[in-house]
Amino acid sequence: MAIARPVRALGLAAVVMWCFFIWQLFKPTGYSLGPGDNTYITRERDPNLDPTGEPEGVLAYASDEYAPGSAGTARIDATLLALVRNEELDGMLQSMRDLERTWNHKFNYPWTFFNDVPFSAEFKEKTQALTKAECRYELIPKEHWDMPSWINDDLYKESTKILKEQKVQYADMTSYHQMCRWNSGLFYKHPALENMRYYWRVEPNVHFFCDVDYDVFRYMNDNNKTYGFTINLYDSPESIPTLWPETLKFVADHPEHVHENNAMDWLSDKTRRPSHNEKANGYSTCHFWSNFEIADMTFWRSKPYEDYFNHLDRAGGFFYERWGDAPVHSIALGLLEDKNRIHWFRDIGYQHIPFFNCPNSPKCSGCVTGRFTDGENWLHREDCRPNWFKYVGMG
Ligand SMILES: Nc1nc2c(ncn2[C@@H]2O[C@H](COP(=O)(O)OP(=O)(O)OP(=O)(O)O)[C@@H](O)[C@H]2O)c(=O)[nH]1
Ligand SMILES: [Mg+2]
Repeated sequence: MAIARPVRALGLAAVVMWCFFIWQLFKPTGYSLGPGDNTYITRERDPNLDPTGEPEGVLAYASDEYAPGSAGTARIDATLLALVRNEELDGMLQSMRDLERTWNHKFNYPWTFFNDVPFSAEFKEKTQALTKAECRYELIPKEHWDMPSWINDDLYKESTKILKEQKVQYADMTSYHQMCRWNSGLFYKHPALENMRYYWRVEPNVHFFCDVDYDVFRYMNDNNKTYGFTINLYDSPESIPTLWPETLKFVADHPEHVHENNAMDWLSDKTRRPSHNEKANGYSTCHFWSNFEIADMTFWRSKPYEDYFNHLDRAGGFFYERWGDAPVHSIALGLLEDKNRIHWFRDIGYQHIPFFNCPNSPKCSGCVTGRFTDGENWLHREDCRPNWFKYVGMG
């Protein structure tokens, strides 16, 4: 029986539409770019999809010597460290629960909490109740927190207005600038940390997903590591336009501080995201996302870093721009430290909204293996881990 031509055409159109619909559903996901954004996007395979175990090297496992209390302990001089507000108590409890469950109940490292105002009794009670380890509650001295005397108030107000127009987040929040400066160059000078060498920075409202069975601080010490990170991101170039030019001035003044095995090519890459490099005047903006960091304070206390921080502090960009501790720490590590002493903790499952580090391991639960973000698709372009792997590796 012959089918009328219009019916055939209609049938064909329906088949085409159906195929298009199916393709839309299952097409490979790309990253949608904003208008005019010439971001270089690749589809590298995420190494988090590969089976992940413990790092190579010397590892120390839990034992009776890690019981709470100071007698005969195997713990080294290290602390979990959180700068936090009283109002963020619930978020802090969330982070603590995760980290105690996955790691610290085996090792009982002390927690040190910092605040620019005194901690409330409720904060102290509820945090201490979540751990067998010692908790310390420390007030930041005014001279470490207050805006330094050389910052001109009118210029600060004028500058933050401009930053706000450029949509730089938190630009007009003075405490945010103070927090970034403190995290960059002051926290490790607090008397409470005098005898501490390593710290693991923890923010409220973060998540830890994987059981970690070795002492990460001993790992750092025994394997000669200075800094450990989980996530590498691009920064907002509008928040740091003169950070790189100031850094180059510092390098010109102090060439002796630059490490011979530095990660300059990682810091100055302009192939992957040229627009960021251009706006940040030569810096890729790639940085270790410092809400997670496990580090050796010997580096921050060293002369090269002290000179670098003082140079930046005098330049005023913590206030006239919105320099974050993440790019400041990252540039310093990339220039002044041996890049082989920086470690990717690929085995520590971690989330700070909206990004994850979620490895492929039976020790992890609660995150999706290899998922980088649960936010909008365009957030994938903020991922600059591939650059670290390209220039330095996955060690
Ligand atoms: N005590 C105290 N802690 C602060 C202050 N500002 C920020 N913090 C803490 O500093 C850390 C970083 O601040 P956040 O507001 O999380 O900054 P962020 O991670 O860049 O921003 P989000 O993406 O909104 O989380 C967190 O641990 C905060 O609790 C402050 O004024 N006082
Ligand atoms: Mg945060």
